[in-house]
Amino acid sequence: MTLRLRQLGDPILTQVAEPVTEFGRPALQNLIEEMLATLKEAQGVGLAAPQVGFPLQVIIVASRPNLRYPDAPQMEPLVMVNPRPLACSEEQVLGWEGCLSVPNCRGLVARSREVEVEYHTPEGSRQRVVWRDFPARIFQHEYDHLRGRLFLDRQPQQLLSEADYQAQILAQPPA
Ligand code: K3U
Ligand code: ZN
Repeated sequence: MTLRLRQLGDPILTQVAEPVTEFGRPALQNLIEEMLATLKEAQGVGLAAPQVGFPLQVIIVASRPNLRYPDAPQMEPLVMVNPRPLACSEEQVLGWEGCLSVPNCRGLVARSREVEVEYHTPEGSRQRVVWRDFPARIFQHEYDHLRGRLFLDRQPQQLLSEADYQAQILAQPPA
């Protein structure tokens, strides 16, 4: 089953999400399966539980190569429960972002180039990962959702409609 994507203006998108306290429970597994189905149907590269109506610290990062980021790694969707950034590089890079909760809008946003993150698996084991570039960008975008923030709050250097993004940005090869 897929879940309804909450859109800009829904108060859940401005709430701070609560940590998961019980791992390996059917309710958590069910939510994760429905988030994975929703992400697949929407053809996104990330999703956060508040976007589908659950103010819980659960995100999915699912990088894949695409027109804007052709060198992005192809990943199996990674489910991260209670993620916590341990380090964010001082080096920042500009990149284009979209959001399934902000239709018809793309923004050019500055983010740390590299992040180190601690998280739990749905079964509760603690893990660490270091990402650069596109997966790091997706992580920061999704983590913002857990803090009640959207990419629009990150003072994008440029904002475009989807049509203008496709005509002006995707039509050009990435620098
Ligand atoms: O921008 C999108 C995209 C899709 C496929 C390849 C490349 C980009 C779709 S929007 C998206 O996937 C968001 C998902 C959301 F809603 F959870 F935030 C994630 C994202 C996209 C681009 C940069 C950072 C995060
Ligand atoms: Zn988003």
